[in-house]
Parts: sequence; C-alpha cells; structure tokens
Amino acid sequence: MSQPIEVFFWPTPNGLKISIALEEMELPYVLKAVNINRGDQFRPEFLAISPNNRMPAIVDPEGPGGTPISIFESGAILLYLGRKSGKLYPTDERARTEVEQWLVWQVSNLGPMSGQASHFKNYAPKLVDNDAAIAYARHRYVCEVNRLYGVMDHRLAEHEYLAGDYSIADIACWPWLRGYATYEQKLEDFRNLQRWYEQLKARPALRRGVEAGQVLKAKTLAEQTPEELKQSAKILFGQTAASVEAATKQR
Ligand SMILES: N[C@@H](CCC(=O)N[C@@H](CS)C(=O)NCC(=O)O)C(=O)O
Repeated sequence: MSQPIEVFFWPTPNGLKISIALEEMELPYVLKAVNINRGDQFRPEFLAISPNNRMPAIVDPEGPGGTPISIFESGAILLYLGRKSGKLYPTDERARTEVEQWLVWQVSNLGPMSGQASHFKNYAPKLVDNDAAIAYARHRYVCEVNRLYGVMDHRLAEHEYLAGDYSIADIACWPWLRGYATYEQKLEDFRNLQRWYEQLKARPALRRGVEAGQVLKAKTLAEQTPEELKQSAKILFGQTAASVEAATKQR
C-alpha cells in the first residue's frame, strides 16, 4: 500500500479541487488543516512548501524516484496528480493541450474573478466605509464572473465536459460554481452550465471530496477560540510583502 499524499488544505474552492481529484483518482491521502482564518498559511513549516502563503499544497512521500516532493498551486498539483495516477489527464498531446487550456483558464480567470466578486460583496462592506467604491468594484467583478459563466455555457452547449472526457479541468472549475449565488449569478440563466454542474455534483467521488473538507473544517473550527475568530479579517486582508517577510523571519 502506498503512503498517503499529505494535502495542506482548507475547504475553499481551491482546496476542494484537490480532495475531489484525489477521490476521483483513488489515490490515498490525508488532509492537514491549514486554517487560513487563524493564520496557519504563515507558519514557517507551511511556507517552506508553499512560499506564496496560500493553500492548497501537497507533499507526496513517494514522489519521482521514490523520494518526497512538495508542490504548491492547485493547477500544478492537479497536473501532477493526473500524471501520477494516469487518470483525468489524457496522454495524447491534442487532448492534453485542451485540458491544459481550460485548467489554466480556471486558475487565471474563474478563480480570481469569483474571489474578488465575493470579497466586494461579503467582506469589503465590513472593512471600509466607501459605498460608491465598493459598488463599482462589486459591479466590475460580478460582470466579469457573468462573462466567464457565459464562456463556459457556450463551451458546454457543444461538449459534455469542458475538455474532452471528464478531466482535471472540470474538477478545477466545479468548486468555483458552488458559490454562484455569492457571486451574484443565477445558474438557471446558463442552462448548459447548470446541466454540467448538476451532472458533476451527482458523482459519488466528488461528493466524498467535498464531504472530507466539511468534516475537517468543523473539527478545526471547534478547536478555534472566539478571540482567534475575531482576528481572521486582519489576517486575511491587507497582506503585503511585509507580512510574508515577517513570517519568513520566524523560520
Ligand atoms: N493560485 C492559487 C490560489 C490559492 C488561494 O488563493 N488560496 C487561498 C484560499 S482559496 C488562501 O490560501 N488564502 C490564504 C490567505 O489569503 O492568506 C491556487 O490556485 O492554488
């Protein structure tokens, strides 16, 4: 039996991509909580494997040549897992390139734009007192997410999945669709996207990946003090180079 892959994880959309992929690929794994609300992403041992102070990251004890490897960035992790398992990432060059296009599209478009849309709806109003600026930013990102849903909807009108067969490209995108209401979108406006979303949601392995994240979060939050919870906005927002510098100096 191979050793489990350690996943440094919090159940946000970027984290869920990895637990879902591991379930789908039937690779053994263990989730290690990186509670980003508590500042775990700045812990020296985490920065050593994820210098961008963002989760997810993985350590595969049985990496290339049988020795450990660590990887950060969800896209790079999905590509690695696809190569390792031989699943959900085709070997044919044309098919592979198609998957890579949609995977890179997700990490550079759908994820960041949805994240900003959520920030200006859910967090900015509690952080700053400037309704006009917030309304502008909120509108800008909600429109961009809407455009991106349109792009996916067109693609899925003619394709069952985003890139050939079900792949790591679909897994990268799906967790970002879960919060469509948070990004102020109506899924029923995008019939093909809705069909794809529901189709994937019915997959047992995908559901197990989501469930594993929820269990870990509940357990970790139960251990967090109310004082720590109050500090989370300060930890998450307004990070600068100095935040990383200060954390790095602890190493
Ligand atoms: N491009 C990165 C983005 C990862 C990312 O943004 N992770 C967030 C949670 S979704 C995080 O770790 N946030 C911690 C923080 O903001 O300090 C990836 O795809 O892995």
